[in-house]
Amino acid sequence: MKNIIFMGKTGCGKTTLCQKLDQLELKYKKTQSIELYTDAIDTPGEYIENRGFYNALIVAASDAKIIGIVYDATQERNYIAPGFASRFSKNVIGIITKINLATEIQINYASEMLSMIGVNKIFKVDTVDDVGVEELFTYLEKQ
Ligand SMILES: Nc1nc2c(ncn2[C@@H]2O[C@H](COP(=O)(O)OP(=O)(O)O)[C@@H](O)[C@H]2O)c(=O)[nH]1
Ligand SMILES: [Mg+2]
Repeated sequence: MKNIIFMGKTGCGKTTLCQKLDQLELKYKKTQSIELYTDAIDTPGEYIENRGFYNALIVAASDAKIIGIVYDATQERNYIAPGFASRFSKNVIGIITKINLATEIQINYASEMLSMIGVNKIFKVDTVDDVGVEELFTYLEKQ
């Protein structure tokens, strides 16, 4: 059982969060399939961008304690269905990434979208600049 499974559109920062959790060097690598890290599960962005893959995500999520919906604050559109979080009978949290690249308005919009998706709690981070990451990781350790 892993602590968290990350889901979110391509480029939103899921793999970077996994690398950070495992204290690996941050380097870009395209995620082609579900990948296991020490305490996290990484998923390809295509899985949440296409509703036909939702079942694959639900199956993969059974191996994690928490679902982390990763939302890039700079992204133009939300691709995730309202109420998506209710498909999991688990704690679903939202993680807004790239906050140092985003405006206040963009960050607030991301929060609204995550609330519509139905997350329990929202974290705001910049993984590259190391902002808010410690608070998120401390929360994960306590679960
Ligand atoms: N500035 C900034 N860049 C980020 C952040 N998270 C990810 N990135 C960058 O966004 C790109 C895609 O990240 P990646 O983790 O591969 O996204 P994934 O497709 O969700 O796995 C990479 O170039 C990362 O360095 C963040 O919080 N801040
Ligand atoms: Mg990836």
